[in-house]
Amino acid sequence: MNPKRTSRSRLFIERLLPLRTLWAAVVVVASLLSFSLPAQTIPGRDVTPEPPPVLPLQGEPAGVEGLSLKLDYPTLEIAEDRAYIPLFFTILGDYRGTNDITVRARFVSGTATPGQDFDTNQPVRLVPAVGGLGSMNWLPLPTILDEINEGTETAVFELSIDGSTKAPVRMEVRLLDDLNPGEVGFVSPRFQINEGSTNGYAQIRLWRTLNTRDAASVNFRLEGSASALAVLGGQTNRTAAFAPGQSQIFVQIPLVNNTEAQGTQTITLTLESIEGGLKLMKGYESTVLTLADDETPSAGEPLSISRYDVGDGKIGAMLSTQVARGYQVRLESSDTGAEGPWQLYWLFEGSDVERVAFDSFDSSVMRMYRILPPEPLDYTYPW
Ligand SMILES: [Ca+2]
Ligand SMILES: [Ca+2]
Ligand SMILES: [Ca+2]
Repeated sequence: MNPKRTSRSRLFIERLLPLRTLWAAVVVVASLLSFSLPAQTIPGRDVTPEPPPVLPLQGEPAGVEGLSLKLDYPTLEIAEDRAYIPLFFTILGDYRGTNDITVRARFVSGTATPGQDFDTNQPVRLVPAVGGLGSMNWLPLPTILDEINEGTETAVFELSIDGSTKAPVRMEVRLLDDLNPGEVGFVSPRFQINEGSTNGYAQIRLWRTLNTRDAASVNFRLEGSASALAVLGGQTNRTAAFAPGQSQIFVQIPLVNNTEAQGTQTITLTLESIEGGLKLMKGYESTVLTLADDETPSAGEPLSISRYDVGDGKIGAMLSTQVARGYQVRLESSDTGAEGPWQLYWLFEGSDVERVAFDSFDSSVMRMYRILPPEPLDYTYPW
């Protein structure tokens, strides 16, 4: 081990030790995520049990009769070519039984016809006694796909719990016929690409609803500075074409990779309305494409390293940095000193968010290295 190198890297690491709080943040997020899983055992409740309610009769305490339903979506629109009508619900109330809970759906009214528009042979959902209460569930009613355009039909369903004395709840469903043109929109409010991408094109994703059997197309205009538009070939109008059967498509726009440094530019893409055809999806009619420039390296945020004891003589390290959209930063490691050879350790892919990597290793043989300038992204995000 080279003592000079060790002391230098130690100094560097100690300077960045305050970043340990970031590591703590990662741990907190992770524990929050696991907490949000549908775990029904509430800590504390078991420790201080409340006395069971005094009942006049020797019945099962806290049985199914007191359970009620809450609708998570009292109204719902669903296309006929979806596999199911999902009737979402949550079971509320205290239950100490061990039997599964049966939730039942009943068609009450509407212009739709049971057995013709949807299947009600088994309109029940069994919810497990443990873990099933308090979290969202759904009862799937299979839809029946036909070749007739029935327009939009309505169906009101009543949901109830077998054995419960609480009032049932009612859900209103609108069944949209998939033989009608639906809506079209960009999948994301923003996309990104580096003009020097090895793919050679920017990729924009669109999707449509309802009639995906027939071909359809939509035009969109591109707005931005002349130099930004030139990177996309200079066109200000383009067409996105859906082939029969396609519900989503990737429009590829060839990139013109110039040699000037222009900095990061943006282009706004906006769908144009279609007479009698696809409708524009509200909120998804336009998107922003960020064009990063391979002649303009992003301002490098410093790479931060913090370390912590893992135990057994192992040291863990947490690395974090910020990478601009359209760029990526390689982290390399060498266990033979600064002379290398260097090997790829971690790839930060620019998406305007802080990326964090962590691992544990023997600190006497490994160190991190960041390569600048960043390299262009080969992908368009979101994928
Ligand atoms: Ca139909
Ligand atoms: Ca270039
Ligand atoms: Ca350029």
